[in-house]
Amino acid sequence: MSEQVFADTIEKDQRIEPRDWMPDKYRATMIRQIAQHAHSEIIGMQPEGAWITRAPSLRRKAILLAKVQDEAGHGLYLYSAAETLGADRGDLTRRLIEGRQKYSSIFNYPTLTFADVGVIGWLVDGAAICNQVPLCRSSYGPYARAMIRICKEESFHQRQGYELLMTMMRGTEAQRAMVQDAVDRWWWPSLMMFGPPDGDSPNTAQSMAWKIKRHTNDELRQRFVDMSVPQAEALGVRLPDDDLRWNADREHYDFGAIDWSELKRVISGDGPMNAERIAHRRRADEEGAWVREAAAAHAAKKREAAAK
Ligand code: FAQ
Repeated sequence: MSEQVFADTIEKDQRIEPRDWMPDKYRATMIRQIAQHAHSEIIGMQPEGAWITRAPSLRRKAILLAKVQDEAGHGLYLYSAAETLGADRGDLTRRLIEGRQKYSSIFNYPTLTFADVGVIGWLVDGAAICNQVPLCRSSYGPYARAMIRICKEESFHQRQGYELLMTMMRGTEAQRAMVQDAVDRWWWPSLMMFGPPDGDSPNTAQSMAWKIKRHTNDELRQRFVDMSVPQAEALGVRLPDDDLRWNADREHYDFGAIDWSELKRVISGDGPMNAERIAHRRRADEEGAWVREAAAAHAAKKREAAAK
């Protein structure tokens, strides 16, 4: 009976809500995807956060602070969505720190210059939007609703990055070279954010059937390439791919082969910055332990007082 209600809800494109019956595997898949997404937002604060003290002007510093703060907000929002499925936030954080849960591969690359901040906004937030706008129609209600607000902020972030890069491109020869170098380093990892190719994606078929995902990894990757090429032209940078060209038959851009061994390596913990990212997160967790304890003690005291 409840299984039929679940199937009908998905069929009618309606939302599954926290108290509804759902298959165990649906719950587990949602917790996995939401937790990975939340971890990505929190770990994703680090690459740009490293530039807050070194931003070239007060205006850029204020913008960057606000953006990184938004990412913390997205993470907390998503952990709350995971909690509606019975997950525990402390437990999810432990799994992240112990390497038992994943976060996006993209945050395991270093930010070498301030142009990286702009390119993260343009390409990484651009890819995130491409992937997340369809998730506003994801079948799990709390996740879909969280995505609406998150996408609004991400599109603001993307424009922030693009505006930063346009400013640098109007600057000196050295600044233009800095932008090009950042694009060269971030382009391919951005394409990898969409996940393995469809033929190697174990979760896509079931997640599409449950309408958790609305498009496959390759469909979204293609959409991102098509969107980025004219933006690169307007900016005046070259995307580092000799095979990138318009295909009139397909009405899409063809692009070169992605090095999937690199994605596998980075996901399995062996990317350029994996160890630093996790060590930083672990340190923050340990240093924040007293705050959590104090907050819990305060809440307990209030509960006691209310019960008297
Ligand atoms: N990195 O079968 P599939 C952001 C894993 S937020 C690491 O295709 P699925 C905002 C995958 O989990 C960025 N792992 O999996 C921001 C699975 O692992 P498992 C995060 C990856 O779930 C901007 C295995 O490989 N966004 O950027 C990656 O159907 C700027 C097999 O893959 C989201 O999380 C990867 N790139 O599709 C913040 C969006 N790709 O557990 C700061 C929501 C795949 O089975 C600054 N998530 N894996 O062993 C999704 O849309 C999906 O989970 C995909 C993967 C598309 C990421």
